[in-house]
Amino acid sequence: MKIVHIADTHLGLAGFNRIDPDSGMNLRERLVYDNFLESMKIVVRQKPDAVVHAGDLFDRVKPRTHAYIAVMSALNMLEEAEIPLILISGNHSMPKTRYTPSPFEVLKYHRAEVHCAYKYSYEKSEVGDTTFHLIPNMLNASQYRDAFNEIEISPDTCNVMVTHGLATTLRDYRLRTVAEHEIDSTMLSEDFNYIALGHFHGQKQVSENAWYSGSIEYCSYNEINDTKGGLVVDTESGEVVPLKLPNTPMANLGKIDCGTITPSEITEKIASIIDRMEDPAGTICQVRLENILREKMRNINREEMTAIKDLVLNLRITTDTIDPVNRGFEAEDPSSVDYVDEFRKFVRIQGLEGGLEEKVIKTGTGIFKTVLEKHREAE
Ligand SMILES: [Mn+2]
Repeated sequence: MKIVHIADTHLGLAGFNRIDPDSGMNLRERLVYDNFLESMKIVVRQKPDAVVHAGDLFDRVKPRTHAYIAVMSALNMLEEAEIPLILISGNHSMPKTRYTPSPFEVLKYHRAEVHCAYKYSYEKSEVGDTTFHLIPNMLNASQYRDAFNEIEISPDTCNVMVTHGLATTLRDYRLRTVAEHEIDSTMLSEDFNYIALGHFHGQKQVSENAWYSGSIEYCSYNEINDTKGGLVVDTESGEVVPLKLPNTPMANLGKIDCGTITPSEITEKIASIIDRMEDPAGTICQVRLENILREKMRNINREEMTAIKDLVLNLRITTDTIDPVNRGFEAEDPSSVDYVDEFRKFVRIQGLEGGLEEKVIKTGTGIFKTVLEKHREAE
């Protein structure tokens, strides 16, 4: 069977304080929907026997109305092309209480063929010549193992496992997000023809038969070096081919050595880099200012810098200064600060003993994320 594997679409993701003049919607949010639907057109054109979505369809438990509309439009396309959709819930779609219905409840009201696991338990679906073993996001790590133990390999069909979490082989990337669970290497069993993973946003093969498709979009600056897109998989031969999908580009504008140049030369340099870009207004950008003193940072003309920032979808400025209070530009634009990452760095330099560091980071980042999520919802 030919499948297209995608994941981590995070529909409803917004940010950057730019408004789409046509719809009045947050521009970033609009672009996420547009790119998702364009991607679905490309997926359908592949004529797969099934589309597999390995979790984090929505960016949050209570999706925005437009996020539902995007999903309904995608289901229209799949229904028309008679392509079944197989999906699981990820950690971003996990209701925290019993009273919050899952956003996936809505999907059953569409006529498209949808096989969706989101009830914290193992489910399997037979589609064509393939059995899909679905392990959605669980409430705790041990339940992953319990669900995995329930799997019975069907000898007469291809077997594909779909799950969402961080493979232990990628441990270095841990703590990037909320309610993260680890998938140990014994779960990446060779008994499956293919294992479709979600959660890690870069496209990556983690064992002979297991892949992260990666997200479609660059969801945070941490992902600036990631490969994005989908995967076309032949479950019989095991062949996996990357599928390029449209997204909002993220560009690294590089480093500027600010040691011997003036503040206005700094802004000129940034402006000239942006000037050479193809579509700056549609690009998320990052630039690094090196060897810059606090004093010089403060002397950068605010209006010039604002004008530069207006040229791009978003500009994140990082510096290499060791002065811990140097927060010049980031302080002006709180939305550009990665608070979770800052907190993590802060804890790491405290030199806490053994497991305490991980514990403090885990608890602290959890609280930060809840607060940021609430703040975003309030916005
Ligand atoms: Mn995700």
